[in-house]
Amino acid sequence: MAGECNYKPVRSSSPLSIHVEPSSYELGPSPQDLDLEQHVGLLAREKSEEQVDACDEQDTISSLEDSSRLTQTRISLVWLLPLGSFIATVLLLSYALRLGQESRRHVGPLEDFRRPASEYILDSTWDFDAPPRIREYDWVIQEIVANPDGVFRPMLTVNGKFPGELIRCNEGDTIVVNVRNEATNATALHWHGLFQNGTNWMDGTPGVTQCPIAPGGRFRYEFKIENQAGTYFYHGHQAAQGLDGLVGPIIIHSRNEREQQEIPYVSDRVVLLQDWYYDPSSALLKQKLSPGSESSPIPNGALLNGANKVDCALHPSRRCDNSSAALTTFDLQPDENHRLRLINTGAFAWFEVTVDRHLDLPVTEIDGVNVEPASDSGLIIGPGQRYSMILPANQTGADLFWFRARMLKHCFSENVLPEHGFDEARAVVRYAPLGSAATREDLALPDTENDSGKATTECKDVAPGRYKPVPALAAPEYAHKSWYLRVNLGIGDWRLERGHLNGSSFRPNLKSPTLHRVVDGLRSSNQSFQLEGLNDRAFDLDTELVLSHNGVEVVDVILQNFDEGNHPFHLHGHQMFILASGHGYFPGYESLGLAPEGKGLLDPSNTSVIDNPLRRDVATVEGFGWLLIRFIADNPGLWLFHCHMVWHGESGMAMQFLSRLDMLKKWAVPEENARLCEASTDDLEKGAPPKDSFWYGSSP
Ligand SMILES: [Cu+2]
Repeated sequence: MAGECNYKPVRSSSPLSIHVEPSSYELGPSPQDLDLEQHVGLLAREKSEEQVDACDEQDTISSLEDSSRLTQTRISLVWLLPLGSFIATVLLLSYALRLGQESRRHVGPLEDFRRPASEYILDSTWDFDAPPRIREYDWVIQEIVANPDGVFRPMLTVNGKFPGELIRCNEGDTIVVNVRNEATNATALHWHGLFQNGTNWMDGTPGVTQCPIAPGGRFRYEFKIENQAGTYFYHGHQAAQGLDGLVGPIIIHSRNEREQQEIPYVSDRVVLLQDWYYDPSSALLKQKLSPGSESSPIPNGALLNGANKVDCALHPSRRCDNSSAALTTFDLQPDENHRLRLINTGAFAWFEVTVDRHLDLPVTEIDGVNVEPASDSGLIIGPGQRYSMILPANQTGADLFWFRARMLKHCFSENVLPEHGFDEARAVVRYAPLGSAATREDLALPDTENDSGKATTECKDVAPGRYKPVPALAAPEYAHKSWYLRVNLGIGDWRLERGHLNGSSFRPNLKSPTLHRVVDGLRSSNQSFQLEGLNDRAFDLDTELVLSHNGVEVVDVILQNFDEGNHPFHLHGHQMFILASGHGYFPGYESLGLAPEGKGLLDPSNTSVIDNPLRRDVATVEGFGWLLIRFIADNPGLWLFHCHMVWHGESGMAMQFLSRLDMLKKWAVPEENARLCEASTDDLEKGAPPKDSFWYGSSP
């Protein structure tokens, strides 16, 4: 993770306004819009585009016909035959071109929105040794109305499909994603867990590294995958829009992946788990942030690879049709091992994952870090976390089993889901001898019971010492800085509950991202941006807590949680060394064998805390507990550190680390990134959470 500066040309113009106008914000489709009218509305919009295309084609045809009639009068019959074939060719070409355009747009039956399950099974003919290449994707951010589990709701998608397209690459490849935002709200895409070393402005965090992509706007994300491999994902990062469907997997293969994975496997699959809400995120967020609200919205259900199937009779108040909904099936070759890459892309819920009768499910990768296989009969995965699990198809006496991803309801404010929701997303595990999977069509369901012995009620990470990364890597012995952050949800004026870190509640400035302000400030030698440590001169601590580091520094963070709930914290752009965690107050460095402030070891012969600790990018501080993490601040830029339970993150439980002041002095924000900020504040704030001032004057 050595810091590198990719010097970018200075942008020519487009000064950034730091002043922010009072904003309006767009809620997007409301729950009341879930009826057929909007559904038809969306189809009608597409239809009208088709009609326009059809008109264009007719115009082309008639102009060609006109010209051909004129031609007839001027030339002899001898030319008619070749001319006729020329016209036919032109017509055919234009038709083919139109077909091509159509196939890139979402038209046709709504069932088309379902991404085929086969796209998340990783093709085993992949070339791990291919030379580095550019992998380019064209994505249109599109609203659709669809029914993943049977219940219809407005959704936000990549190219009209759900879940999003798989990005698969080798380490060393360059990813290019051309985004066109056709949605009502602004957006930005975050590449969760990717280092973005040297390309901080591609991290996709609105108000931190970029202005959002306004409705109708475009942006080209381009970044190189270096020094990391494993299982990641992307999601929309404007407010809570990821939970409307804007999520998809990223799989990075290292050259020696097959050697690094100690348990060989014959198949490799992506399994997205997510809690699922029937109302749009903007409406839920408004509800969450309103005066007097002290709990987070509880999901209606859960999805596995975007699928589940509910009983429509239980949802009389919703438009529901489950005839095209189906559970995912994993066809597994018996007597072989299979890798499942679990990704919790959800907003709020933790999942417990088990497979009936399969009580030995070794974990082999966590958040992109390979670990020595650690056996258990199941695992717990929090929002933003990833685990690879080996499923051995080694049972006898049956060939159908339930794969269960159960949401931990105990961690919700109420232990029941609204509207008769079901807390499990299931898949069918089916043993299928090689070659038989394609021909097998029976729809039999398993009759197995959950015999995992698991009934977890706590949403917390397994003790970090349980997992040993391979190859081993020690954490640095000496921390240059140690920060103590108090985590809490506090109620302030107008009975508004907000997330706080040391009293600061993050409010992104969507018109003037922190990165732009810092780079511009450093270029103009504004002293307030040079400040190291807590920067309370360039930033208003009430809304932006920024901790700055100069040069490559080792940074400790002690999270002390004054809230009863557990909070999974995600650090952008880094892997964190998870040194220790516990209940109650942080017991002090000395009790861990470390010198005060993390400055070395008390006893040089006792290195147990820093010997090969688990590294990951989402780590949980438990309710009324503490967490000590260490990271190397060698990656230049502004990096968001926030609770990945989206309701907490969006209520302000977030802060930023500024790394490598020395390198940022040489930077300029690339022109295309700066250009995003030229959109109006109104447009940039479409879909953003309502500001607190929105409630002032409303009766609390
Ligand atoms: Cu949280």
